[in-house]
Amino acid sequence: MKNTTHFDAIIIGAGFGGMYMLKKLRDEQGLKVRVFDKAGGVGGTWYWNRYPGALSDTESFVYCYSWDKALLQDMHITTRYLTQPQILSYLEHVADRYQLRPDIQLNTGITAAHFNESSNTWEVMTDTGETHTAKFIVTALGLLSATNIPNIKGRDSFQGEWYHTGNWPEGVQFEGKRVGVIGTGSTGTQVITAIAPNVAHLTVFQRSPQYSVPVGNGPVTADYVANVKKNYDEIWEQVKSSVVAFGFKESTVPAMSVSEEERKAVFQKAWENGGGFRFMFETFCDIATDEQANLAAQNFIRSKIAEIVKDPEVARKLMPKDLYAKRPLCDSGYYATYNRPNVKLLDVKANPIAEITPKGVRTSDGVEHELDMLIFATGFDAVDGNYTKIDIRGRNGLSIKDHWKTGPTSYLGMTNANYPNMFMVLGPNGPFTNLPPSIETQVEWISELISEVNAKDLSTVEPTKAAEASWTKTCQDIAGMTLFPKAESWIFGANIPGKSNTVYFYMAGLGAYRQQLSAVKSEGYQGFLFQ
Ligand code: FAD
Ligand code: NA7
Repeated sequence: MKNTTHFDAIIIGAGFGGMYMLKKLRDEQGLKVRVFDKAGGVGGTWYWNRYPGALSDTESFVYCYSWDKALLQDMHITTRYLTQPQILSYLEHVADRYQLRPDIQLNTGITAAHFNESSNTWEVMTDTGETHTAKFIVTALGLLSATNIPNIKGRDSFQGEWYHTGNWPEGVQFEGKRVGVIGTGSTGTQVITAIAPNVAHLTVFQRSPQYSVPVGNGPVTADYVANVKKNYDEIWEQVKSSVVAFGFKESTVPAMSVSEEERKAVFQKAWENGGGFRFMFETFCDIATDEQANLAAQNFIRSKIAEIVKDPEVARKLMPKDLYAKRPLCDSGYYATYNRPNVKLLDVKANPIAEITPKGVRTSDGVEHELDMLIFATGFDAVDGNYTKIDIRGRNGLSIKDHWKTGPTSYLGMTNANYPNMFMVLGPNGPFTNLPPSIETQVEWISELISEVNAKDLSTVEPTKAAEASWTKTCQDIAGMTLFPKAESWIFGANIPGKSNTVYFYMAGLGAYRQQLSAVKSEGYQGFLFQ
C-alpha cells in the first residue's frame, strides 16, 4: 500500500461539482481535502467531450458558477452559448484562480470505497495502488459521464478509426474521409452538423429521429453583456426559484387556451429565438404534461422538417412520430445538413445494423457501408453509470449495486441509507434542470451538513430508509405527472439494454427542490440520523 493519507474529505470528480465542493470544504471550513479524477485535466464533461460541435445548450450567462460576483463580472461572454473549448477554459481558469490544483490529483481513478464501521471512516482505493482514508466522501462523478458503446456484433473488428464522442482525442482529421455516425441524440446532432462540410462522405445511422429546434447561437452585443452583468443578482434569484433553471421564466399559459393561429405564432417566435428548453417550457406551460399540447408542438416541428429538408423521403425519415418528451434538443442547422449531397441518412430501425465489419457497417439488407471512421454518438449510462463501476460498500459491506438492484435511489438526490458520510452531487433523483445551479445548490447543502456534523463533534450522518423510500416515491409521483416516462430515453434508463427503466430525476424543478431542502434543514435535518 503506497501513500496512505487520512483526509477530512475525499471528493471524486473534478468537474463543476467536485471543484466547487473542494473550494467550500477547504476554504470555508479549513478541511483537509483531496479531489481525485481519472481524467488528465480538470473540467469533467468539458474535458472529455471534445468532439466537433460540442456546445452547451444552456445560454452562456447561466452556464457558470454564481457564487463569486467577481468571477461573474470577469466572465468572458462573446456568444449566446458556450462551446466546449470555452467552458473548459473557464473551468481551468476557476482551478487556477482559486488555487484548486494543488488539491486535485489527476490521472487517478477511484476503484473502491468501503465504509469501515469500527473507525467510522471511508477507505478509498485508487487504480494507481493507493489507499486513503477520509471521514467524508463526496462523489461528483457526473450524470452524463460513463460512456455507452453498444456491443454491436463485430464491433471490435473495425479496421478504421473509431471514437466515442464522450472520450474524444485531440487532432482527429476528417478531410477526404468516409465517416459514419451512430446516434442522433443531442451529441449526434451536434457532431453531424459540425463535420458534414469537412468529410468526403457522411453516413448517419439513425435509430430514432429527434425533435430539434434551432439553437439560435451567435455573437452577443456589448449591451447584452452589460445588461447581464448589471442584473446578475436578479438573474440568479429567478433561476434558483424557477423550474428548469435555464434563465427564462416558464410559461403559465396552456397551449390549448389560445387559438391555433396564436399557438403557431408563439411556436414560430420561439423557433426564431432558439433554444430547446425555451421551446418546450417558455412557449406554453403544458407541453411536457398534456398530450394535446404536446401534439401541437410535435406538429409544428414536423412541419419545419418538411419545409427545410428538400427530399420528401429523407424528411419523412427525419420526422419523429412519438411524443416530444425527451430532453429537448436544439441545433445549428441539423435538418438542413441532410440537403448536402455528401450526407446519407439510414433508418436503422427499419433496416437495423446487422454487424460492424472490418471495412464498415453492414445493415440487415446486406449492404456494407464502407467507412474510414466510425463515430459512436451513442450517449451514456446516465446517472448511476459511474457509481456501479466503483466498488462502493456501506454498512455491513452492502454494495451500492445491491442497494440499487431495482434501480438507483437516494434521499434528496444526495444521500443513501447505510452509506454514512457519503454525499452525491447529481446523484439519482436530483433535479432535472440546467445543471450548474443545481450542482451549486447540492454542494452548498452538503457543505452545511458536513459543517453541522463537525461543529457538533459527531461521527456520522446518514438518511433513514424511510426517508429514502419516501423521496423515491415523491420522485416517481412527480415524474408520473409528466409525459417524459412515456418516451424512451436516458432520462429513465431506457437507452441501455438491461438497465432499470425507472425514475432517475426529481422533476418538480429547482425552486421546489430548494424549498424541500430548506424545509428538511429547518426541521433539524428531518430524515437524517446523526451519531
Ligand atoms: P462531470 O463534469 O461529468 O465530472 C465528473 C468527473 O468525475 C469526470 O471528470 C470523471 O472523469 C470523474 N470520474 C468519474 N468516475 C470516476 C472515478 N471512478 N474515479 C475518478 N474520477 C472519476 N448540462 C447542462 O446543464 N446544460 C448543457 O447544455 C449541457 N450540455 C452537455 C453536453 C454534453 C456533451 C454532455 C456530455 C453533458 C452536458 N451537460 C449539460 C451535463 C453536464 O455533464 C453538466 O452540466 C456538468 O458539467 C456536470 O458536472 P459534474 O461535475 O457534476 O460532472
Ligand atoms: P442520447 O441522447 O442517449 O443519444 C444516443 C443516440 O444513440 C440515440 O440516437 C440512440 O438511439 C443512439 N443509439 C444508442 N445505441 C444505439 C445502437 N445500438 N444502435 C443505433 N443507435 C443507437 O445521448 P447523447 O450523447 O446524444 O445525449 C445525452 C445527453 O448528454 C444530452 O441530453 C445532453 O444533456 C448531453 P435511440 O434514441 O436509443 O433509439
